[in-house]
Amino acid sequence: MTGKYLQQHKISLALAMLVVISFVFAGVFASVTGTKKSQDQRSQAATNSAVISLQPGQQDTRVGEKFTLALFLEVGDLRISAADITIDYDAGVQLEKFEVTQALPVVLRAGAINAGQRTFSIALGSGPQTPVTGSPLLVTLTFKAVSPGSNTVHFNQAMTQAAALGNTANVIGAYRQTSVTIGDQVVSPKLTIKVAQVGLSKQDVITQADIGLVYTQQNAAGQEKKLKLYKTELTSNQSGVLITKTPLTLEGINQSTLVGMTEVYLKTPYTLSKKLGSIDLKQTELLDASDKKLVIGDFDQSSEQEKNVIRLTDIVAPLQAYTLLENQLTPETAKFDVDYNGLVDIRDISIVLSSFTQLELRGEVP
Ligand SMILES: [Ca+2]
Ligand SMILES: [Ca+2]
Repeated sequence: MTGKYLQQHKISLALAMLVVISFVFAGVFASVTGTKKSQDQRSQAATNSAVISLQPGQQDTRVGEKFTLALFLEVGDLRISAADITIDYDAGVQLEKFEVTQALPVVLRAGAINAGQRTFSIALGSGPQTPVTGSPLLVTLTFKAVSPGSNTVHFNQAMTQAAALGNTANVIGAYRQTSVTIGDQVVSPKLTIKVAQVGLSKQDVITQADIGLVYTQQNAAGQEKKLKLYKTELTSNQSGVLITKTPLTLEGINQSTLVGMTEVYLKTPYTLSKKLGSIDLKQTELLDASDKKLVIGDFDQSSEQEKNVIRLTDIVAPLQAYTLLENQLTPETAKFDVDYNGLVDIRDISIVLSSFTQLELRGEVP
């Protein structure tokens, strides 16, 4: 009696489990088997009205960069029970990882990247009592752009289907892909500068420098002339020639789309801005302007009008600091030590006056 009861109990438990399992899988299998039962229900709900999409539909990127696509299933009023998804992608992109949301929480087949076939596939189902409506985000996919050109990330339509309660057939009516345009990798050119400065012949003098570049960049609309400013540090060599401490990486400039020559301007704190020359940054990174001398003496920068110009007002302050034959440096007078010997003396004054060749001397600006 007890044994028979247990056996019956086992059978009903097994039946109950089977009901649950088949409910989960019903959607998936319905599209394949086309059960008779739902023949009647087919007319009650529209089929083929879901849209499965990858967003954004257009992605512009560059070699080496990553981008993320979102996989949405817009189902409207349909009650989605399962989705079986296969995505193919072109060789210019590489799928690196994916994240699955909880919108369809039952994993019917785990997500898998097949790098060789360039596919991704996954099958997801709803809980038995909670079919999904609306426009859920199912998966996010992170790709890396590996080679330039036009690519697509698209659904394999034969292998991408969704099942909805009350529908026997695949309910997806539209598949929306992403077009990926990949440009060349941006390589920033480097720049090494050598330049002399009036009065400077000592080694290991360090100074800040502002650099202005005028260059031409080719873009989709045509050629465009641009100006970019950089800051760097210069150190003098044994001849007193100032050199960029490390080659300056010209962030923001794309070497591959540069056209022609780039004009280089440089200014240190108390010199006038000077055009050092032009350089083809596609061919070389060295601009040797050690035959050019930065003119020092722009000590009065008290207003915009006084900046980058040397005139009488610039001479007054160093002359005032020159009270003794040799004057120890103070924070205020250190800038007047233009030969960097640790004193303000007659040599500094003569160096400054040697630049004072006309009443008003202006720096060269881009
Ligand atoms: Ca000035
Ligand atoms: Ca000095």
